[in-house]
Amino acid sequence: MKTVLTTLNAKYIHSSLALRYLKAYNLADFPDIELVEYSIKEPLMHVLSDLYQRNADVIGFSCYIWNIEETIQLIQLLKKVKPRLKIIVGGPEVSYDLPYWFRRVKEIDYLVYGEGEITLNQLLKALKDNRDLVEVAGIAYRGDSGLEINSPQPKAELNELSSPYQDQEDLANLKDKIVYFEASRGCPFACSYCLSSVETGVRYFAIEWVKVELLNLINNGVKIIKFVDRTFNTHKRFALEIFQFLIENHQGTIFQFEITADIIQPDVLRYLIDNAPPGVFRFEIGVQSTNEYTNSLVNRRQNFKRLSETVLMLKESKKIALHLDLIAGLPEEDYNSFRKTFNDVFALRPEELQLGFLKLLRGTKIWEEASKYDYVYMDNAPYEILQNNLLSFNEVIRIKRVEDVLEKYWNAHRLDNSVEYLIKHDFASAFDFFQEFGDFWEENGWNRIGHQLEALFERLSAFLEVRGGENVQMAHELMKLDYFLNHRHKPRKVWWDDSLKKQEQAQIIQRLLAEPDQAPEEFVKLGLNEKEIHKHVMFEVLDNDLAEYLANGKISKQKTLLIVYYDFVNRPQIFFNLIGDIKKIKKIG
Ligand code: B12
Ligand code: SF4
Repeated sequence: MKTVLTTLNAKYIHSSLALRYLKAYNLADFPDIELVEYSIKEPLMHVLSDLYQRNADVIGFSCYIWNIEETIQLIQLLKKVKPRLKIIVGGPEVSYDLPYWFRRVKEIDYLVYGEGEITLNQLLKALKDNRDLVEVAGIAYRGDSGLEINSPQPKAELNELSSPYQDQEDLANLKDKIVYFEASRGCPFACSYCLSSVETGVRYFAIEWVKVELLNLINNGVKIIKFVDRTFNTHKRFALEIFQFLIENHQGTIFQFEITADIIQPDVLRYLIDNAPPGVFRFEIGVQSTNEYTNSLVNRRQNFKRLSETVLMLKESKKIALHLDLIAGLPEEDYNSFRKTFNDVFALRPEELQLGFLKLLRGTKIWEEASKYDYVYMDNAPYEILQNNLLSFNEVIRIKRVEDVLEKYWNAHRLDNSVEYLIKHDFASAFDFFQEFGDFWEENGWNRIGHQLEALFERLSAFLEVRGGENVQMAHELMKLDYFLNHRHKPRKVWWDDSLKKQEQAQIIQRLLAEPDQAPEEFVKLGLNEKEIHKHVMFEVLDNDLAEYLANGKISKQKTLLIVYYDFVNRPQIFFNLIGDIKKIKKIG
């Protein structure tokens, strides 16, 4: 009985931990079990023909919110061309509301709900030996008299599971992917919108096993390991020991964790701040909302003050990148309350702020309570809300525009100096900047066309021109600086049209070479000759003293020469020269 386990990952770079656990556990009994992964971006016909040609008797699909719609199409096509093929589905997306899935997809033969390793083993053995399925716990199937749902499978003893990362060939292929890793299963919290709240209790893998597994991945050159533990820091000593181990053994691998920031203990925080090597850890912190009433309604206990303190300390240490999450559309959070949530969290200036929209996931409490808050949401995945009793669809659309420009302008870190300046000087709040700009973006139809780096600058510039205001000039100058900072090589073109002409640049170069005492000392120390300056240096004349602004936040009108040196490898070096020189340059010009 040839069995293939498969899934459609969200992107090519992702990988499936579930399939690796399932294969590893079943390999001894089913040595020819195959694992094959695709991504939802691949044309369906490619996936269909590849799977078809594997000549399987049984195919197991791992189903999640990001792949279920494509997976259903695939299953239906496969059954058309191979009617005798047995289809098993499993995964969080199909583990709840079982009758719905059997009604919706008549091609499903067996559904494994909940944890899958043991259940799949029992199911495959029963199928192979043609045994009655009543004894296989954790499955649902079409019986003679309709849908049969067997009792749940008891939870596995984690230390009896087999390592998902033993196959050398597989490890070689995983080097350039995001590799997922579990040190525990389950979450101690019970947020009503989250699937992890459905099951209670947290189980841990043996710490020594965790270390061996991690070292194996590190030694095999895996670049990014993402821990899928729901709340990595639930168990203080366990988490600390893993942090310590990774600090000592990371070899340049990057590790991502989902952390609950308000429960992180001061000594763990201190340890990380003192010892974490910069850039090796990345923390994802779900804030979701700062509205206490909302949080109480979704059963989320959160001390935002403590969370903020932790975030600020970690940020200050400059060692751990922080990614914060928000959810728009939670109960009793209207547009203004969400604006406040956004601003509260943006004030912490996380490297990345992800603005998501509530999804009503089958199996969660909020899905059961949907009518209580008049939720209107998509019938199919991703089940995103369209409106509720407090948030109109129009407001949802507006917040989507905030998300769009937030991604492009803040999370991509293309214009940090400019955005910071605008928020502080020209807009009532960060949210208002992203909202107004997002509305303008949409009005201009830019969401329907792609954009290169220059376009990001041109569009912000167009928005500021139309909006007007006394700070536009300063914003423009910071945008020029940000544009230069985005390059590793001297840019061939700039997006503004008042840049220095070739002849003016040549005159500046002559002057700098003739009177090095007039040039910034650090620039002179580079010892560049005329040809090198032409090749590697950009000049721009500004009306404001940006050096002063960047150092002290003070805005002073002062002609400044901006000098940017590109060495092709590092970030560009920036130098400023004040008025004296410029006067001479102006005279020359
Ligand atoms: C990795 C991950 C992702 C990755 C995707 C990785 C990939 N392969 O492509 C990324 C980051 C892209 C992602 C995104 C999202 N995710 Co996500 N993600 C996860 C995460 C953290 C880990 C999944 C995992 O590997 N778990 C470990 C394995 C071992 O457990 P498992 O998946 O449950 O598998 C077991 C069983 O389900 C079963 N099983 C699974 N497959 C199969 C197949 C067969 C044949 C059988 C028999 C059994 C079986 O057996 C397995 C072993 O016991 C989970 C949370 C978690 N910790 O599980 C959320 C989770 C899966 N994501 C979730 C959600 C909601 C999202 C987002 C919508 C969040 C958002 N931004 O709004 C997005 C959607 C993205 C999109 N494009 O639409 C929800 C799931 C909802 C659902 N119904 O599928 C989860 C459960 C989080 C939660 N607690 O609510 N996610
Ligand atoms: S949102 Fe996070 S803390 Fe809340 S139940 Fe889900 S995994 Fe646990």
